[in-house]
Amino acid sequence: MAGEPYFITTAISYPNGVPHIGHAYEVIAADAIARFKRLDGFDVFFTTGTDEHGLKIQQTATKAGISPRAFVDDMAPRFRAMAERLDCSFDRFIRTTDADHIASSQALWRRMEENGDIYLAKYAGWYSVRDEAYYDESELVTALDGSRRAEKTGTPVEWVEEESYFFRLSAYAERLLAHYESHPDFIGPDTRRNEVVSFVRSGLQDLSVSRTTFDWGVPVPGNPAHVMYVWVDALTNYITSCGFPDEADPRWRHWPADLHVIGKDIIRFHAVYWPAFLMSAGLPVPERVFGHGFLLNKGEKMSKSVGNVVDPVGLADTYGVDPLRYFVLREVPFGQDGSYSHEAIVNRLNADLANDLGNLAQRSLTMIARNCGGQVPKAGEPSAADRALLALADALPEKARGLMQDLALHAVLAEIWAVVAEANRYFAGQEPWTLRKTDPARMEAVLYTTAEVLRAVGILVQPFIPSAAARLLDLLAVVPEARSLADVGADHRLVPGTALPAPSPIFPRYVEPEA
Ligand code: ME8
Repeated sequence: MAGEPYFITTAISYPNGVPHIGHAYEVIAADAIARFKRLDGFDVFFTTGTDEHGLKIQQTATKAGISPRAFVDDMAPRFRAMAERLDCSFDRFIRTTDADHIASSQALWRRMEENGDIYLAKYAGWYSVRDEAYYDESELVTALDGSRRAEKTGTPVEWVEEESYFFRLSAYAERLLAHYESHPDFIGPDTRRNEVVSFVRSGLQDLSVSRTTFDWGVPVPGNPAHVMYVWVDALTNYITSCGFPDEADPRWRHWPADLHVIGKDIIRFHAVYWPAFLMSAGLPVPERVFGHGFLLNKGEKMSKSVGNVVDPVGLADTYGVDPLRYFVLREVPFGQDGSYSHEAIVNRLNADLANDLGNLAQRSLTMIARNCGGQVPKAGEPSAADRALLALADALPEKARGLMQDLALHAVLAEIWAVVAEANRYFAGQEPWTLRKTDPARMEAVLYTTAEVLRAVGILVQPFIPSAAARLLDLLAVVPEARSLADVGADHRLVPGTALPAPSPIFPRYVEPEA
C-alpha cells in the first residue's frame, strides 16, 4: 500500500487476569487513531498484544495450579478476542512468547551489551511484583498493616537481593533530557512530560535488567541462569513487530513508531527506559509516547487485583460495540481520567447517536425514499443556507486533522457533532415536509444538502463507530472506494439520480430492560 508509513501501538497487556475496561479503552482509542490515519492515506501498521513473562504471571499460574505457558495460552486469546469484538483493526497481535520476539529481545540485549551498557553486579532493593517495577526507598510508604508499599500505586514491595545484570541507565540522563528538549512532542500530554523531565533531572540510577530467582522469561544470551527483567522484553515487542533484528525486513520501514498509546502509569518505562535502550542499541527512538488517563467505574479505580473488574465484552453486548466506542472516546478528554456509569452511557447513546445523528439520517432518508423515487435528489441551485451548511461539512477533514495532531479525539467528535447539530437546525428550519407541497424542487435541494452532510459525517465517523458509519454510507450508496477523507467536499458530491437502498435505522435507542 502506498502512503507514508504510520506505526501505532498500544501497550501490551498483562494476561494475569481477564481483560478489563482499561484494556478496552486503550485499544479502542488506538484503533480510532489508526483508522483515522488510514482514511487520511497513511500506510498504517497497528499492533497490540500481551506481555506474558515475569514473576507476576508465574505466580498467578502457580496459584492456578498450571504452568505459566498453559496459563498464558488460555488467557492471551481472550485479549485478542476482546480487541476483535471491539472492532479493533490491529495488523498484528503480538505475544511476547512468540518465537520471533524471543529472538528479537536477545538481539536487542546483545546490541546493548556490545555497546558496553550491560554489566553484572548484585542487586539489593525493593521490587513490586504487581507493578513489575523496582522502587527507591524514597518512593515507598509504610501501610497501616506495617507492610512497605510503593507510594504511587499502593502495591506491596519485597526486598530482593540477587546477582543481576544492570543496564547503564545513568549514562543516558543527559541524552534523554536533550531529546525531550529538542522533541517537544515526544511525551504527551504536557503533565506527563513534566513528570518525566523532573524524574530524569533528579538523576538516573542503573537499572537491574535480569533475575535469577525464577525462570519464566527470556533467557539472557550467554547466561541462561538469568532471565531478562520483564520490561526489557516487553518494550522490545514494538521492534519485534517491525522485523527486528532484520533491518532488511519490509516491516522495518515502520520503525520508529509514530505513536505509543499507553496509560499514564507506565510513562516512565516508555519515555525513559525505552529510548535509553534504543539509543544504546543504536536504533531510532519513537516519535511520540502518549499517556492516556484511567477509566474509572463511577469514579472508582478498578483493577484485576482489586477485583471490581467490569467485563468490556459484557458492556459491548449490553450497549453495542459502536455506542461503547463512541462513549469512551467522546466522554473522556483523551489524556485525562474519565468515569463511566450506566446512566452516562445511556445518555450519550440516546442523545448523540439515536437522536442527533440517527434521527437526522432516518428522517431525511425516509423522505428521500418516499418523495424522490428512492434516488439521490436533485441538487438544484444551492441557497445561502445550503452553502453555509455544506461549507461546515466540507471543513471537517481539515479541522479533524488538526485536532488529531494533538490526539484530541473527543474534540474531533465534538466538531463532527456540532455539524450534526447545525444540520438538524437546518432541517427543522427548512421544513422539507412543507416544501413537499409548496416547492418540490426546493424540497429536493434541502434533502440533497442534508444527504451530502450525512455523507461527510459518515466518512468522518468511520474511525470511531466503524459499523454504524458503514451502514450510513451504504444507505447513501457511497461505494467503499469513496470513503476516505479526501472524498469529502465539492469534488466528490453525491450524484443525483443514484439509486439508494431502502432506509433502515442506524442507531436503536437504548431501552431499559423490564425489571
Ligand atoms: O502495564 N483505565 O500491562 P497492564 C485506562 N504489561 N487504562 C488502563 C487502566 C484503566 N483503568 N488500567 C490499566 C502493563 N490501563 C504492561 C505494559 S507495554 C510494553 C507493557 C492501561 O495489563 C495501562 O496503563 O497492567 C496500560 O497502558 C495498559 O492498560 C495495559 O496494562
